[in-house]
This record gives sequence, C-alpha cells and structure tokens, in this order.
Amino acid sequence: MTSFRRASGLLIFALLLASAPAFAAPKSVDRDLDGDGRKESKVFYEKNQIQKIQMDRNADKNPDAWVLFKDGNPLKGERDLNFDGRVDTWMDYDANGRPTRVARDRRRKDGKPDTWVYMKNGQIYLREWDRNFDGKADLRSLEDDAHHLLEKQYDDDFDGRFERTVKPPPHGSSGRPDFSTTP
Ligand SMILES: [Ca+2]
Ligand SMILES: [Ca+2]
Ligand SMILES: [Ca+2]
Ligand SMILES: [Ca+2]
Repeated sequence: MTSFRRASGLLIFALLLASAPAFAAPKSVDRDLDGDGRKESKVFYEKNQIQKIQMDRNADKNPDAWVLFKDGNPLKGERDLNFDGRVDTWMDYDANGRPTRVARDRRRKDGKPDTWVYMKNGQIYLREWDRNFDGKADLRSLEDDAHHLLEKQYDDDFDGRFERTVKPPPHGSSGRPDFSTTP
C-alpha cells in the first residue's frame, strides 16, 4: 500500500468517526463520553439509531458497563462495579433516561441482586433488601422526598408478607436499617 492510500484510508476513517451516524453508519464508534481524553466507550448503531453503549471504565480492556437503548432512549443498564468480570448492578430507566430502579448484588456477591433502590423523577422513594438471599426482598424502607424515613417493613419469616412495620422515632433518624440482628 502506498503512503498516499494509507493516508487517505486514515482520512476516511476520521471522517466516519466525526460524522457518524449521519451517513453510512458504522456498526460502532469509539467515544470519550466522560471527557477524560480516553475513548472508554464503544457506541453501537443500527439504522442510524443508537442501540448500545459498552464501556471499559477502568481501562483494563474488558467491558464493565453497558446501556441498552430503545427508540434512541436508554432502557436498561448493567455494570461490573468492582471490575471482577461479573455484572453486579442492573438499572432500568424512564422515558427521560433517569433510572427508575437500581438492583445490586451487594451483599452476597453471587451474581444475583440482593439490594434494590427505586426512584421516581430521580428521587429515591423505596429501598429493598433480600436478607436470606432467596431472590425476594424481605426488608423495605420507604422514604419521602427529603430522604426522611417514613417506615421500615420486615418480612422476618420470608413468606412474602411484610408482617412487621417500624415507624421512625419522631426526631432524627438515619433511615438506615440495622442489619445487626438479621440472620
Ligand atoms: Ca474494564
Ligand atoms: Ca462485579
Ligand atoms: Ca428474601
Ligand atoms: Ca412474612
């Protein structure tokens, strides 16, 4: 290959990167979406519409974050927050791209979620935990818009019915459930 052809090939590649996905959209484009100068993100397109973003946030060449899009909007996300090669965080998004639910494998590290946070308009209103790791939440804490605890609900016998409700003391509560007495 002559140097001219090599140079023009590079130029075409640069043009594709700069203009995608306006014409002849490539399958994927590397992007620096967090603005740190490193192209950690691979953006996948289909029919000129974004389908997926895959990121390598710790620069170890293994992808560790994904966002799936539908009709141009984020729909679901997955992350490997501790970079051990296993997904540990799952996200759902609303029509405006704000998360509505974040599920995390936070306590047992078995690849299944055991901690959930629910949001409406970007505000957390509900947190849930699966204390016996059967896949079902058995402890909930409900919060108001100012992150004040409204109440905690416990399913201590893990039958799916929350039989115990604990209201916070009138003044000053962290809203954090106490795990010290849990199995
Ligand atoms: Ca990585
Ligand atoms: Ca992980
Ligand atoms: Ca459970
Ligand atoms: Ca119960």
